[in-house]
Amino acid sequence: MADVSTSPHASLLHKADALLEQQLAPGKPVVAAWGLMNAGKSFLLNMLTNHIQTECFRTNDIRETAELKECETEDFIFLDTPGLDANNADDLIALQGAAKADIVLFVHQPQGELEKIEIDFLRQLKDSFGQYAEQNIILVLSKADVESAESIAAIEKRMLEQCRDDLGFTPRCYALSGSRFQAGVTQKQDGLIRASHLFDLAQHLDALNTDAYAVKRERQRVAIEEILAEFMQAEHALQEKQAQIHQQINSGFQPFNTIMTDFRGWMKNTLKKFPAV
Ligand SMILES: Nc1nc2c(ncn2[C@@H]2O[C@H](COP(=O)(O)OP(=O)(O)OP(=O)(O)O)[C@@H](O)[C@H]2O)c(=O)[nH]1
Ligand SMILES: [Mg+2]
Repeated sequence: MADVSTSPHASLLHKADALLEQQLAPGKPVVAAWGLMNAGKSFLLNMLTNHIQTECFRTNDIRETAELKECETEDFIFLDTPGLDANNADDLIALQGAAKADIVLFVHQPQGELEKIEIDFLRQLKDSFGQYAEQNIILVLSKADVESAESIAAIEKRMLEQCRDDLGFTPRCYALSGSRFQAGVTQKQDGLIRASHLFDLAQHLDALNTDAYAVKRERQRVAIEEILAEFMQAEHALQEKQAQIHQQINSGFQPFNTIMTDFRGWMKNTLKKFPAV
């Protein structure tokens, strides 16, 4: 995994900072696409924002998105993020994107089950969403047209097992094909549009009826709790270190204290021999 900082504390503070920066004001929910490079995030967002022929979010076969980019629709603000695990700078921007989101579409392309690095990123995300994790993190298995229906169903099943077993949550998962949707709309073929399952996801987003204010407040609460826990752990470690140093000082002075006690005893005895002093 590309390290997002030099220390875990700095990483936590950076993430919490991004979460605490969010304005707590009522507004349209922010839907971010998040996932590894080339997963199909930008293409998916183009389809969801009805950019069928002209791209709003640039797509490419090689690493493309390096900045956050928004597109506002009637009901949502869609947010594109750089692919995860490409480099530290991209990861930081992607983390800032995730911090702005009220709903995250975690996009995975069908080249097998979720990779370990994806599970690690999902874990961070899940923790930061608190009680909203299961509802507001949605898995998307993209490019469903590149594999047989059986393979797609098997990967989807496996992804959900991994979420349940490794992360202890059961999010919704949509296997989609942006390409089929694009072809269906362009060629006016309802069968292709239905087979793309893109509207299933769009309808689900609408049905969630997300209260963006409540989600942001929950995510800030979780971030504050994480910081407090981190501080308490650091304080505890410092107290232990202090006790250790006291102990070292005490045992270091032990020989000196013994000599001084002996010396005082000797002085006392010696002085007794000279009552006139
Ligand atoms: N066959 C097929 N290809 C797709 C689909 N969705 C995206 N692609 C292709 O996959 C490639 C990557 O898509 P992008 O949307 O740019 O991927 P990304 O996740 O935004 O990539 P980064 O911005 O680099 O992280 C492009 O060549 C897309 O045309 C799909 O549903 N089916
Ligand atoms: Mg992209």
